[in-house]
Amino acid sequence: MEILKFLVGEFNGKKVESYNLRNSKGFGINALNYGGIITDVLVPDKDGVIENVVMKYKDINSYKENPSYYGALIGRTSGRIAEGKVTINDNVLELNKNYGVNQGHGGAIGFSKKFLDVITNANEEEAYIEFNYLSPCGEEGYPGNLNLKVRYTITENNELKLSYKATCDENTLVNLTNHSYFNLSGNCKENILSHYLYLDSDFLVELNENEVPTGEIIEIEGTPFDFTNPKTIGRDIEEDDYQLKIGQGYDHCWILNGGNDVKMRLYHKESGRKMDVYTNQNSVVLYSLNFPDEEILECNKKPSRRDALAIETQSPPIGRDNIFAKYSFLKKGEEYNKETIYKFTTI
Ligand code: G6D
Repeated sequence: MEILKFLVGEFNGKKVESYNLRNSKGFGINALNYGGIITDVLVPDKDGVIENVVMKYKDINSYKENPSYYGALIGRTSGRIAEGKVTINDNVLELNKNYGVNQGHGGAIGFSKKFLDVITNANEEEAYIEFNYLSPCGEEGYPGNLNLKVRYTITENNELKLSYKATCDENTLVNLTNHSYFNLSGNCKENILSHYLYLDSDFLVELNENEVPTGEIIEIEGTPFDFTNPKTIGRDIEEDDYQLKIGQGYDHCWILNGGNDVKMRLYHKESGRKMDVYTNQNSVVLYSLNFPDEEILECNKKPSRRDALAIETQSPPIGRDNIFAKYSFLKKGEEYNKETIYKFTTI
């Protein structure tokens, strides 16, 4: 295993460094000390050709604002909190609003825009980068001093493990994820509509017209959101469905069925790349890049709708009226501990 560090830029006078982790087969990731951003996940296809399977900006400076949160660590919470209001211990928190009238993805300066302390380690079996950060009490309106420890690990079996741990000196809210957008064709050669998806989920979190969870859970058997039998992402994405119209595609949270089996499988027939996802999170947000930004990609084009699929394993976003706040609640002194594993093979 090998870890190399490169100076790749400077944001607000602070050095942006890229940590490049590789196993003996050339599989690996590149990740920044800024926002825990994963810029590259390098995976072989059926012919052994190694290409990047996540969306990547061409200019490192595009990651400073990172309007689509490419590859970013999201926190303290993920998704939308209606009006930024949530109640803890009978106190109504007024969190910073950065998504119109709501809070989204941890606020205006969430973890995706923080410089994180980094340690790395490598041995014959694995290599990891670990991000440590102390989120001070009151940051983006959240109570308590939160100690964050996030680790990205690669293995000799072409696995990428994302593990998240956090403790706080007060009752607070934590719901962390990574916002990488996957496209297994490699270097964004084509969009994701011909990718096949399997998802072990029978229920969807209903969204209102502002894409905020209402608290209702929808049975999805036989609907465009049912991926319990593998189908292409493009098969039903344009169907006449109220929830699809709200998201202008997939931009929703699926409740995952329990157990330790594979929760999700994404594969691309032409390249032969396959990605199995395992997680102890209870839900996953899938977002089919319905609102692309204007930043130039590594492949020298602007992103288009459906260019990639963001896979955000997490608890359900808190939504409105504290509807899912209990799933993000972290009791003082207890440990938040979640892990998601992406295992890459070929079909
Ligand atoms: C849009 O609604 C979507 C979110 O789900 C996504 O995380 C963000 O773009 C990057 O706001």
